[in-house]
Amino acid sequence: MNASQDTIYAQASEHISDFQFDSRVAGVFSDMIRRSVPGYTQIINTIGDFADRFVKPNTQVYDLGCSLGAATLSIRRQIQGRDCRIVAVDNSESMVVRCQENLNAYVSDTEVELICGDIRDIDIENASLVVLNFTLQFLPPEDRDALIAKIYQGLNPGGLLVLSEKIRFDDAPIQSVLEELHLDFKRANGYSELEISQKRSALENVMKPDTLSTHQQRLTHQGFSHFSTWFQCFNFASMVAIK
Ligand code: GEK
Repeated sequence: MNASQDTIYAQASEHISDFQFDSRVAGVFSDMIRRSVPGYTQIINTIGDFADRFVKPNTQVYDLGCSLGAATLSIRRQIQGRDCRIVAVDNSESMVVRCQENLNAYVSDTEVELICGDIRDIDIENASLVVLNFTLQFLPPEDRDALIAKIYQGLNPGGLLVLSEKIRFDDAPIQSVLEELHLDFKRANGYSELEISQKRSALENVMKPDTLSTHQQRLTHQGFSHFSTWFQCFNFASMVAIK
């Protein structure tokens, strides 16, 4: 077994506490997210391609809930020489420490300001791109509108929001089959039934997915002029909205 392989829920535990982005999770996070989120690598690479098209010189880019910096690194590779600044934010200290190491491992002329803090407390200004890659789902539902409103205010006209999320479906048979296919994806990636069920219990109170139509309504209500889902695999989707 590889030291950075996710085995956090491999042993049976009597009490499953709520999921936290602590040092144990940060240590195995790359493996965990790739084996749990279908399309993750494609989404990360495509965020870089969106950055190439949308990031304007002398503007700012925000990676909100940056974890180990995968999206920031993908963006940074594409926007060399544009005099931009990337602001990467995460409220898990363990993630931020490892993220800084990952950022230091590559040379770049693009400044990255890495902030250990809550994305609800961050000012957003002069932004040409904002990324919420599987982060909004961890905010209490009642805080989501305000964050999207703040992002809309901080984006320049023509600026892009990339919003990736686990989604749920109001249609029960669709919810059921797409959830099953996602569980098959996890099984095929080596997670046991025990790991799957213990992780599910840990996430139950922490991660509350919205439907695609809730996301679309929230974004258009806050003022975004253009919206599309550009990626979906089972119950995971990535959306774009242009101001
Ligand atoms: C990636 N975007 O690899 N403020 C700041 N950070 C937060 C908050 C908050 N209120 N709530 C959660 N986080 C990454 C993956 S992971 C998604 C994002 C997942 C942080 C949390 O600490 C974690 O690092 C991240 O959001 C969510 O592209 O684990 O499914």
